[in-house]
Amino acid sequence: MMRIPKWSRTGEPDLSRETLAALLADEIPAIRIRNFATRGECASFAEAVRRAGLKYYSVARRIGYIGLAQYEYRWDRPKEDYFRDVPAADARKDAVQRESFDAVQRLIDRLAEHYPDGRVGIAQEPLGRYYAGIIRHASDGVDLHADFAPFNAPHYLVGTIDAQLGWNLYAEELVAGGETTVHHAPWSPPLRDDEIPQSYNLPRETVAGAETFTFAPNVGDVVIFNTRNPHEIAGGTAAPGRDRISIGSFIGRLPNRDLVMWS
Ligand SMILES: O=C(O)CCC(=O)C(=O)O
Ligand SMILES: [Fe+2]
Repeated sequence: MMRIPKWSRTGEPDLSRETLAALLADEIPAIRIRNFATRGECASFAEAVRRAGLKYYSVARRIGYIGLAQYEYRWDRPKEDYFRDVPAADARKDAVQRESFDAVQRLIDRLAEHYPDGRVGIAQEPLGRYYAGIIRHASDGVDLHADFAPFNAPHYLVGTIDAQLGWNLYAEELVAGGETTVHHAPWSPPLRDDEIPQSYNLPRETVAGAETFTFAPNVGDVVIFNTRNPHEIAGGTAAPGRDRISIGSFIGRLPNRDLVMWS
């Protein structure tokens, strides 16, 4: 019989040494850093994103983005292509952050204060530095998926991590909907040798019987959760000209205990 895991507590505790360790161990559903950014910082960030313009992923629901996602390269492209494309994506993100503030560096600094076990920084391997800090518009929602690099990116350094979290700062919110739901059913797909499994649009059986945690993406807050747990975003209603705008990345724990970030 499969064991159904249970979180040891519910709610949205603050970031601390103890809650960060518990989230890495998948013992709690989420951490919320309230007022990570001010209203003014979020408004200037959202405006800078609109001025910069977004690209759209080829999935059924429209997801706009600025930046680079490693999983776009997972099936049919060499690693060299990914690392070649990082500097241009960094430049687009840096242009937005220059007009508002540097959310990625602020997050690294906050994590480092609460992580005595190793260093905290953007992931890097001999081919180059990873991209960290994807900006998203997701008013239509995002389908059930899981993010865990040992399965998604086995040939990259980040494929050696033993725990994966994701953080997002919400810079603009919807008038209704847009909640994120995390299902406590750590993703363990059947692995056939050297095949990278489908991680998007997971079948509902993947999460059947699991406890769930749903949170609201409130402006100014960062929410961190364990992205090996399948998760989804509800679609919602945006005020005219507004969207569900976030910036975030993954956080993985390497075998040497360092925490590394990438998107
Ligand atoms: O925007 C969110 O609430 C979650 C986005 C997501 O899927 C992730 O960070 O892995
Ligand atoms: Fe995700």
